[in-house]
Amino acid sequence: MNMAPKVRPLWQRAPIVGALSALRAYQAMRLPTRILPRDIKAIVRNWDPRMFHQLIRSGVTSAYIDQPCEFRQPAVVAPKAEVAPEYRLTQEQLESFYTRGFIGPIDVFTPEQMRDFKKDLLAIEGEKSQTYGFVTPRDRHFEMPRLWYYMKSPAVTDRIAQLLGPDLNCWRSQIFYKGPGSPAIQWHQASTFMVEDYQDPALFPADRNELFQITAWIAVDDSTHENGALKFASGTHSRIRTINFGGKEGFYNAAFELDFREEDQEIVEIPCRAGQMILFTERCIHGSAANKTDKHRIAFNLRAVPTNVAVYPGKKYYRSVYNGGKYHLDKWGVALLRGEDRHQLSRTIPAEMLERGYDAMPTRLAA
Ligand SMILES: O=C(O)CCC(=O)C(=O)O
Ligand SMILES: [Fe+2]
Repeated sequence: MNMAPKVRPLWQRAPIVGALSALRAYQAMRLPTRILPRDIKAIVRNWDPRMFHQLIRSGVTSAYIDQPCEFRQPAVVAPKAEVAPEYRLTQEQLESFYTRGFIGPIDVFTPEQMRDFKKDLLAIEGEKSQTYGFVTPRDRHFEMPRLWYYMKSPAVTDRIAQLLGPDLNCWRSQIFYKGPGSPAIQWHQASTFMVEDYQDPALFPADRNELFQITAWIAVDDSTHENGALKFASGTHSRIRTINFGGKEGFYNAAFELDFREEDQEIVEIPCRAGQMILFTERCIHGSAANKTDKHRIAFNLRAVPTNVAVYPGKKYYRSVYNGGKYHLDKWGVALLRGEDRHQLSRTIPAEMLERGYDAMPTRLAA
């Protein structure tokens, strides 16, 4: 089913409103979902009533960008893990993270390391992913031991652990090749990453209002105002917003406008030197401006969750309405970044395989 948030003509919208109202009634009556077709079953099981109401009320012109939730501030602001002294976040950094939704830049690698690593990243740019079988910047750590080596470096993971706890899985990475003149990545936010296909969340935390995901974004080139440094709308991790379909800007393949005004928030742009990291929750509204220079701007990220969050449980594939394509998950798995995974809730790729690279992977992993 095509769930892209696009502007549709009235003759399509009217029956969709009818169908959504029927599905919401089905959900409210708690009727059995087993018998429903796969796509419909996912919607009835996973959509929050607020997601139905927003679409119905707006006549299918507006939706929640992701599973709705509000951010619960911790009772005490303190590190959630013991870490090496050199990687300790200050009390001020911790407080700033909880009030603003991001911290950085933090030095993690040297510019020389990143300059050399860039050659590897450029070499695979445009090459088919061995995991998914098409060209995608996602999850190249399965086939690049050097990327995995940087991702699991304590300079990165010890910092994340202070926000999420000692036991961490990585469930996705992405390389951001922002070519000369390439457009802005518009304002966006995510909670459980249901935003991908509007059917199943990627992440299943016990409580969506808690902090359960962190993105670590690392500059491989210097990122500047001119080439599209990351920018954040401070404090907007407080809640997941709605989007209006259509609009001038595009988020990859989809066109929408997030229900938020730049004038109402403090906008913080964070230029980084190569090798610096920004830590943020994807719930905080963020984006990056167009690259106005004639050189590329490369960065990579990794997305971390505590091991008690299940990722894609029982899911065989997902479609991304933004990045196109069908991502089969048979070669995908979470990878332990730090600590121990006592919960074993997600399909896992053993670290030894990541260290050796893709050639060592079995073609199919046990769930
Ligand atoms: O690199 C960028 O411009 C965007 C990064 C981003 O949105 C992310 O890492 O979640
Ligand atoms: Fe993002």
